[in-house]
Amino acid sequence: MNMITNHMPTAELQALDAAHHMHPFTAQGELAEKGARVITGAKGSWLRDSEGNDILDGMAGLWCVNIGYGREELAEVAARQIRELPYYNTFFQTTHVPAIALAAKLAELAPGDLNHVFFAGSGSEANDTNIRLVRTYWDMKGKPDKKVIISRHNAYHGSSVGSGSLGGMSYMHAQGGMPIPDIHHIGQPHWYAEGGNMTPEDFGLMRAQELETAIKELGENRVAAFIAEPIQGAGGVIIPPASYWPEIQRICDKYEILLIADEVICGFGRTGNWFGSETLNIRPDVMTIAKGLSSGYVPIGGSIVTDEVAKVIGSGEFNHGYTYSGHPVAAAIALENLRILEEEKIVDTVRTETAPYLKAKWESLADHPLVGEAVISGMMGSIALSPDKANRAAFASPAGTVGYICRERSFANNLIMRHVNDRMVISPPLVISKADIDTLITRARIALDECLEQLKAQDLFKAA
Ligand code: PXG
Repeated sequence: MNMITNHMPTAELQALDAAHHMHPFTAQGELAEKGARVITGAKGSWLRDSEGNDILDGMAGLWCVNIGYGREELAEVAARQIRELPYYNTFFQTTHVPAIALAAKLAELAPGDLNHVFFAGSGSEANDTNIRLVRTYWDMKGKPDKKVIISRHNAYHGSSVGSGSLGGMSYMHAQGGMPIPDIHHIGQPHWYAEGGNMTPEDFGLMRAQELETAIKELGENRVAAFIAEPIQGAGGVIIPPASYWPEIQRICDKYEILLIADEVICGFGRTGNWFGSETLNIRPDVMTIAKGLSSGYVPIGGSIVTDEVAKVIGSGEFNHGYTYSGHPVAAAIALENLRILEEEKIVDTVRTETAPYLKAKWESLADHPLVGEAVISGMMGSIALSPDKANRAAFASPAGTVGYICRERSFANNLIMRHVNDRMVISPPLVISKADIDTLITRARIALDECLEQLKAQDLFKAA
């Protein structure tokens, strides 16, 4: 076969892709007909495709390229580390400098006494670690019945069998024999879609109290942990009512329940603080990290645990680990990424300058006839599309029909926005400039206008 390069015609690349490459979360047959978009390069907040289009990346890849694309320093660190020590494992009483340095740095950055890191290759792997970690913790404390992990409907915690079971996506559970035993799901704090006539505060409280009800029903002696994203990401950027997290924290404190904050999206500056747990005032026992940890330049994830959890786990042997736990190249790149985030004060700039600037503009989209609400925290935002704003109504068409149309209009205008059912979401690189924020908003508004026009033409602008 000839060498495959960026210089080949798009159609040839698409044909080869369709012939051999299986895409995640994709109807392969449908994509083969249409042809995948081919990305050939990227710089800052911008992608370049094989047709020469410059596309504003409103999603930072998949919620991960926090420092933006094309940072030379990370390439240099990678090359240096590969020359010095491309691989060694951290099993069998062995360690190396990149893993030591990254763990120490994370202990410094993470709040409270979250001082110990177990490395994984991704968010899914880290949450699989967490399932075994919290259950082993209670075993070692002499409470082996504490096995159940409570999560939430419409949560996303990964796509492996374990992490996918923690997640609350029923369309995922429908394939491949999930969830695994002893995972229990309660309602999500999604006031806009599910709050009915309640106030957001009352609804938030009610959803949090479902945790207490579940603990009582399951039996306190059987519940090991509660896991949640501080702000749901893949579920549609659902920002919980202010009453929600304090009540969850109270319940976890009252009963002997470990709190796992899944910071895979919220971590590393996304909400304007280093961790979403700080923005929402949560005190987790375990934090899941990935994505922004390396700004997506290489795969790496992990679990950060408190002194107490580490002490208990350390009292015996934890029979768990991955070939790439603490991979030296990934760890060195992550460390350099954290250096850039810190020294360039990127998280501070998000909190004090660019996020407030984006917030004002994003929330102004709520005046659009198609927008039921526009919400944002730091650099993660969403808008609900609605045919009847006053009543927060859903569309008559199957969920996702309208969101997909809006996403297509956004792509056609060279802005990457994602849709979750009929919610549009953004999560741009943290380094996005004010000028690029202006472009994002302009293009989002054009996409909304064009979407509305199409809905009207196709008689889809109507409530269920
Ligand atoms: N936890 C959270 C909160 C996530 O958002 C994972 C765990 C799993 O991480 P890995 O690295 O195993 O993918 C995620 C991942 C989407 C989308 O469509 C979101 C994710 C992954 C893929 C797609 O929004 N989040």
